[in-house]
Amino acid sequence: MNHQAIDALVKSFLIDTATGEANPRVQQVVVRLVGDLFKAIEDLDLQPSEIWKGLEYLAEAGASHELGLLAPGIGLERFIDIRADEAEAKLGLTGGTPRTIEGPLYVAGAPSSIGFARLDDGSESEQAEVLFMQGTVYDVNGAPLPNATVEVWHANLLGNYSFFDKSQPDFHLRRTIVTDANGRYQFRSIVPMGYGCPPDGTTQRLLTLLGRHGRRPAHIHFFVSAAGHRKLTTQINIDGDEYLWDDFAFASREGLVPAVSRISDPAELDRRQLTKPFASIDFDFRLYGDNVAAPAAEVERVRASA
Ligand code: MBD
Ligand code: FE
Repeated sequence: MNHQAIDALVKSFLIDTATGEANPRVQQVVVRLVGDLFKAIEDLDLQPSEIWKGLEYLAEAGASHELGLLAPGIGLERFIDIRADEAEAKLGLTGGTPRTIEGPLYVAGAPSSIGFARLDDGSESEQAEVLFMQGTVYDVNGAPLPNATVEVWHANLLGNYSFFDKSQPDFHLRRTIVTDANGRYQFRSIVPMGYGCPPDGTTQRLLTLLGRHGRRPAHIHFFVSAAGHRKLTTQINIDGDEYLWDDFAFASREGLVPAVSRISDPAELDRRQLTKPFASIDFDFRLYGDNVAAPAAEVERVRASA
């Protein structure tokens, strides 16, 4: 069948002009996507067994809660970011901290404090490197933003995230820090390790068939928001990770790989009551002001909360 005939067929199947209750946007999107699917079936001569295999794959990915992992793995989440970047650039929004994907592992409701928080419970202190990370939240003109909200979350030494990994306490390695009167935030935590897709899961199964790995470099996630400003969703990477520029989720970006200093000065260790050297990262965030012409920076999606 040619593409034109497929379009006509899809419209005849999906659009019922006799009833009035339709949602035009849903009609438009579904007609387009089903039409594109039928054309792919035709062009690739997909066999019935292959078509059912695909539907069964999506069913299994959904049932095992891995669609949120498949989305970054196929680059869909990165593509959404590229489009958001283009929309902002078109409106002249430049100079802000680069965005990068949220990923599937945020949990709403983390404990909140002003200026400073400790994220780890000390359970991995033997093996872990202590990390202090600090900086200022600015607007794009360089004015500090007091009372901005910095939500931070990251993995433990096994690359696992609390809530999803029930062996960790509630909100372990997750906090909300409100910037102080100078727009500053600081936290103490541990340097995380990279994440790997569950080896027996649906996402890794597809990645393997594509000849790909499912590894992420070590990273720390942020939502940064302030009244009158566009919410920033981003991450920083830990420099030196072997997967830094080989992320299965395509989230590494120039500008999001801050230098990591190793501090061993006895006076600094004393001041922090530490007995071994620690890592320190300085990183400032720059937020764009609200812009009515730009696509919403607050993305609606189902998120865990605890
Ligand atoms: C992660 O930690 C993550 O950030 C993403 C995007 C996907 C899987 C695990
Ligand atoms: Fe992550």
